[in-house]
Amino acid sequence: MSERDASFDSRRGRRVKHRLRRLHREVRDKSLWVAERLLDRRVCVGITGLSGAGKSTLLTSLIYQLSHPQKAQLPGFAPALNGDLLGAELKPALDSGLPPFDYEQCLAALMSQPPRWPESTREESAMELHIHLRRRRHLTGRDTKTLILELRDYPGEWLMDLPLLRMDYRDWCRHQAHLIGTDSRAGLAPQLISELAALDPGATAQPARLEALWQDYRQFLLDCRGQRKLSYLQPGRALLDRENYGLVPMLDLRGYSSEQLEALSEETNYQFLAQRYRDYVRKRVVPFVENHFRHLDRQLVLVDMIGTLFAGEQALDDMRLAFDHIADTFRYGQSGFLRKLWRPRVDRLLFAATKADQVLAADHDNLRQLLGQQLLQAFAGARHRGLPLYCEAIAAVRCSNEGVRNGRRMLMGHDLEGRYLGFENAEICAQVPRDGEAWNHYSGTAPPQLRPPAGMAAGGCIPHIRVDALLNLLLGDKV
Ligand SMILES: Nc1nc2c(ncn2[C@@H]2O[C@H](COP(=O)(O)OP(=O)(O)O)[C@@H](O)[C@H]2O)c(=O)[nH]1
Ligand SMILES: [Mg+2]
Repeated sequence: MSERDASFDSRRGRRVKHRLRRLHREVRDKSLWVAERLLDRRVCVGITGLSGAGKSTLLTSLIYQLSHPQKAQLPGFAPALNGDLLGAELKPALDSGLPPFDYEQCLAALMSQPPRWPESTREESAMELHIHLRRRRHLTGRDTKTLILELRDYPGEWLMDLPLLRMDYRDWCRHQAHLIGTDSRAGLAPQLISELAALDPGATAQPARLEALWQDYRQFLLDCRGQRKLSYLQPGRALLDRENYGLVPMLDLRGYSSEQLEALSEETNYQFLAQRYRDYVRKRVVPFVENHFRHLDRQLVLVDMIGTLFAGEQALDDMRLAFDHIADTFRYGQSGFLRKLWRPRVDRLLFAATKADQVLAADHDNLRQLLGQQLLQAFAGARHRGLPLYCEAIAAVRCSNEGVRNGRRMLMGHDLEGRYLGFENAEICAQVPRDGEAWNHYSGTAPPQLRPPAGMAAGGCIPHIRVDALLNLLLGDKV
């Protein structure tokens, strides 16, 4: 053998050895991961909600409460009440392949002087929280155990894209034609809507014109969110970044059978846009499901119920529509043809109305009732029997205090500019208003946005509302 061959062989040998070692390490890590799951030592929880719902703030509060058991007030979480919660350590979630959640920065904002809200984030992140618990009377003789809570935070806008997996472009166009015709959306962009309706499926596509339409369509989605507080908007990523997904619906496909549409040549508007749609689903939606969604054991969905309620009937209807589609997502996941694709293992689905500190304590229960009613309607149906649903009303950071002024109960806090203010909220009723007139009850101004309370750094605790109850729903059976 020549010298060159020998050195080539040894290099190859080294490479093979290196690969084997890496494989071994991966298998070991993976089997450890599987074993932890089987032994109930690891729970992967997804936290989602539309932008501004309060994900980053809740994550920060949750991590802080669990890591500071002496200071946290968590009587509704049994291990804390019984003194079994010893603390928690934050570690990167290396398996997830996701960027870490910037806990330090979020906490620093809340604890700064004057306190600030965490910067808003748009992307997904993950973290592992190793929760140390005292074990009571256990046969192994070990007196502590560790539960690994993997927290994955992702935009709720992405969840709104999952229905796309069940539709082809033609179905999606029909779906959008129906939605855009509803009262809540129709008036927002009449010009765009007529342009989309006039787009001839068989005409030759003009990319520049389609791009202009995309820009207008994206603005329309932003307006649906900004002006009407609507939730069910697709493609969801258009609300989060400025990429040109080029995905617009054609609103009038009447007179075309699916065979006729499929037979159109590649240069036509229909084929061009259908390809964009398939690309979006393949490159954005499927990877999200594959890499992320299907690894979750539990899913927590945060909703700004108060903001939606004060935005009016259409906003609430749209939120329910979003819930309907979330329900379908889990319905298909449990059985059915999409099961193979994502097989979600989610065994608990929780919804929480956030920012409950914006209304009087007497209204907290009604807030929860209202959320429950919306969920009941969306999730009605025998097929959900296997997936337990839970709901709560929480405030990750309680920013208000209650007091009495001139004989009336009021909330007191600071607005975002730091001005001290007292306010009353329109009473939250346990039922959704029946008709337009009854909706006038919520037509006044929504409760103000509040600044986090000062003094958290000095006192070392983050005041909250029912985060302990939420923890109990999330982890009560695992600790
Ligand atoms: N009053 C109150 N406001 C909150 C609370 N949590 C979040 N917010 C408000 O909601 C905004 C968005 O919260 P954030 O956690 O960034 O939401 P994300 O976009 O879902 O991560 C914050 O800037 C606050 O104004 C809370 O517990 N109480
Ligand atoms: Mg965030």
